[in-house]
Amino acid sequence: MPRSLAGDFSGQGLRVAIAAARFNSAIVERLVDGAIDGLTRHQVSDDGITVARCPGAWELPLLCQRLASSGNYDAVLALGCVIRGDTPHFEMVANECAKGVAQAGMAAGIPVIFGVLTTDTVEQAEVRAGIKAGNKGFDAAMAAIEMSNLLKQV
Ligand code: INI
Repeated sequence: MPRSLAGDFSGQGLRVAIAAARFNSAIVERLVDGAIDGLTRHQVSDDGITVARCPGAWELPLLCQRLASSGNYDAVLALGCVIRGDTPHFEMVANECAKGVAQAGMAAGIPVIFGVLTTDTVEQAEVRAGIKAGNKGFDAAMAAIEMSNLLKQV
């Protein structure tokens, strides 16, 4: 039987930082709510959750890097929303954000989860922020718990 490693979804004792962009805040605050809901429903305590807000998706990588390398957290969630329709420099903001968030995780060696919506329209963003069903903030919280618990076993 091969040895199999997998993280479970118990958040007890985990310390999680949420880095949230204020740009498109009506959407992003729904992601923050979804993330906190996901974390607390999986036994992460209120004391174990820190929310840090920055101006926009462009600033998320640096904030994530600081949070991730502080030694104070088991995982970091990057939450933001970049909408193509309103953003002539969409590709630049979205690509740099994705690259920088990934680098923050690699440099710090803890999970830094990409919960940034990149959509063509506000309506698409609303759907993914829980206006109908499914919330990418909640999904990001699940990925953070699973990865934190997986990495403890590796
Ligand atoms: N920031 C976002 O998070 N989403 C966007 O859609 C967006 N648009 O449209 O430009 C955006 N811009 C701001 C950017 O992230 C920085 O905060 C700003 O350029 C200052 O560095």
